[in-house]
Amino acid sequence: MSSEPARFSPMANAIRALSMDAVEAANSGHPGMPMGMADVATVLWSEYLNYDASAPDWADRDRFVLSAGHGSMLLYSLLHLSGFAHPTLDEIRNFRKLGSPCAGHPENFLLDGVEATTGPLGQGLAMAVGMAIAERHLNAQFGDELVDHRTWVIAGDGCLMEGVNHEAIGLAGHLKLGRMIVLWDDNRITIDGATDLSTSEDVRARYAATGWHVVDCNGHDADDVRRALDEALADPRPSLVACRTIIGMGAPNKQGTSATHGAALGEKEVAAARHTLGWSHAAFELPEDVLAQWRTAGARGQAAHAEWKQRLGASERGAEFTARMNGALPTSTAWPEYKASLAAEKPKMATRKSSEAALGVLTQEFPLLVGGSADLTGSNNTKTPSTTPLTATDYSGRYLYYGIREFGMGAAMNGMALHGGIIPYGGTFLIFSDYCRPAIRLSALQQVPVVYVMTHDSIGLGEDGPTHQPIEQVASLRAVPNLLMMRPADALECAECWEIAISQTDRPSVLALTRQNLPGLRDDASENLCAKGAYRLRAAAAARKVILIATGSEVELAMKVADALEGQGIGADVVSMPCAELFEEQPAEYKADVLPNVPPQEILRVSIEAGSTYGWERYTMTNGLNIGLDRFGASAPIEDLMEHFGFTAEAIVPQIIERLGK
Ligand SMILES: Cc1ncc(C[n+]2csc(CCOP(=O)(O)OP(=O)(O)O)c2C)c(N)n1
Ligand SMILES: [Mg+2]
Repeated sequence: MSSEPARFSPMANAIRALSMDAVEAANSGHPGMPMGMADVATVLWSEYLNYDASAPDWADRDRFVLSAGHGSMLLYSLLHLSGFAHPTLDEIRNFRKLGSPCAGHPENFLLDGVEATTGPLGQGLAMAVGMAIAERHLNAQFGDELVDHRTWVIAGDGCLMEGVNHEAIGLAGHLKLGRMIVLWDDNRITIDGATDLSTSEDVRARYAATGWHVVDCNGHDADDVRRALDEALADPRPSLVACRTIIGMGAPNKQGTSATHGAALGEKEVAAARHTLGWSHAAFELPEDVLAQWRTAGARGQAAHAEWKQRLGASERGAEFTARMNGALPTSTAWPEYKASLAAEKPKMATRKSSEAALGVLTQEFPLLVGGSADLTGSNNTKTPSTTPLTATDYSGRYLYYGIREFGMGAAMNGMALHGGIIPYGGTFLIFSDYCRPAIRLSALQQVPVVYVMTHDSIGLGEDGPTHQPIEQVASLRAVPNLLMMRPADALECAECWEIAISQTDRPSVLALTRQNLPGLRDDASENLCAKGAYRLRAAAAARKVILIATGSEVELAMKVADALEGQGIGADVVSMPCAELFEEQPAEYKADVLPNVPPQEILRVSIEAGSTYGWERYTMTNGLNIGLDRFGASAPIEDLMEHFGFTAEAIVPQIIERLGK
């Protein structure tokens, strides 16, 4: 370090002490990062960040994301010290224990002031890009008087090294998100040791090359941090503030080493640190004068908040803004009319096309829908006439060209949803759900209603072949908790699934959509049957011996199979199951009506889905029949593939008859 600090600031020391004491009490956690970034965070939270600790949900507050989520004690310390109602000191004492909101990593649903769940490195910063997009978009729509805030991030070496960082900063640089500022904890240490074990990258040059402003500072010199932050504020580009720090700063024998990264310092080292820091207070004891300074910092934004509330009250768009931030959908007459027209006309079309038609109505009716695609707009059919491009020169647009950045798109959508005021949807091929899967998982964990539009949902996509043909994706996405994995069978089901997706308040949805055309199967739109997850689309005519359960494009096939079985006097129900998760939530009587609990000798259950059969035993039981594909696909026209892999009534019916023992 060029210059050592003259002395440790008591406000920063309060963070250091709380962090090392909490980790010590839990005998688990990460003291190094909070101790290293305590000085930077103190400057940020006491002089720059615009927030009101007494009103964590103030819509125009600055957003702060701790992307280096392992340093969760930094955030818990800041929230407590600045006067948020939670965490209390007791909750901090119980850091990492069952029931404490001070979880190992910050969870957005456990504490106000935790804007995003972080811990999977890189995603916090990438979500912050989405928050910064949301801020500019809502600013363009509602003006400076209602929306005018910044997005701040603290990120570590790991966040900058992860691949998603490239996608995220590329998007932010391109969109010129100048109100986003990343404070990089440039401590040159990760778990395995010094960063030069694994990287020689010129991070600054990479950021500069993607359109970012870069400035350095000594992260232990408050004046130098202020100089850098002022420079960042003044620059119109998004900023990377490289804060040179010492990990575990203040722990005399361990600081500067990876030993402080992720383990309790130990009783002796904590005592030595107290001595070094000049902090004579007992564990979890906060001196009144220091706490008072922090509480003043946490109240700094109260005046700005009060002025904002006045502007909101005086604005003729105040009520609209509040409704928007609450995610409220206005009532629509066009939407039920659209669904009724589908039932009447039963159009034959691909569900990616019917999704486009549904979006045409929805985006016109609901301004909070903001769409996009990871460079597959013409294939995902995600763009509508109402969604003009959101660009660096026009943030009021509602369509994002994410580029070939599936993970960056997913993370940005999470950020937009967390920010509020937007329901984001974004498209790619279903196969590339694998590329954004960590973001899908975080959508589900964070309980945000993001909509993933995933087209080309089976071998039915044809000629592009096995690299592009999803096999295990639907099954594996069904395994994600709190995620609606939906696969509609026709235009009406597609509309119903869209309705379900945008009505969610606390979970994301994946819409798996076909490339190929599908016939209309339903002629009654009066009830959203997809909301039940599964329903009897057609009842057996002859005595019921078989229940065919299918999803998406295979429902049409199931209808043909049922025709053939009925032709031989074998009664067959066809159950369409667009969303297994929703079916699981139905009352037991309903489930037992759709899938009666009788032995297979009486009623054979058969699943038909052009993908992995994994998991279908849940509905067909051990003696059922699972028609699917448990190998990779092939490159050929769809008709040839379906025949080759046995997705024809001719191939399926004999298997059923054999099982029936006829
Ligand atoms: C995606 C992901 N991979 C791996 C980890 C495990 N992990 C947690 S912290 C860390 C090292 C991070 O280094 P840095 O960001 O420099 O943090 P510091 O050691 O400086 O606190 C790793 C590998 C993780 N949390 N997320
Ligand atoms: Mg580091």
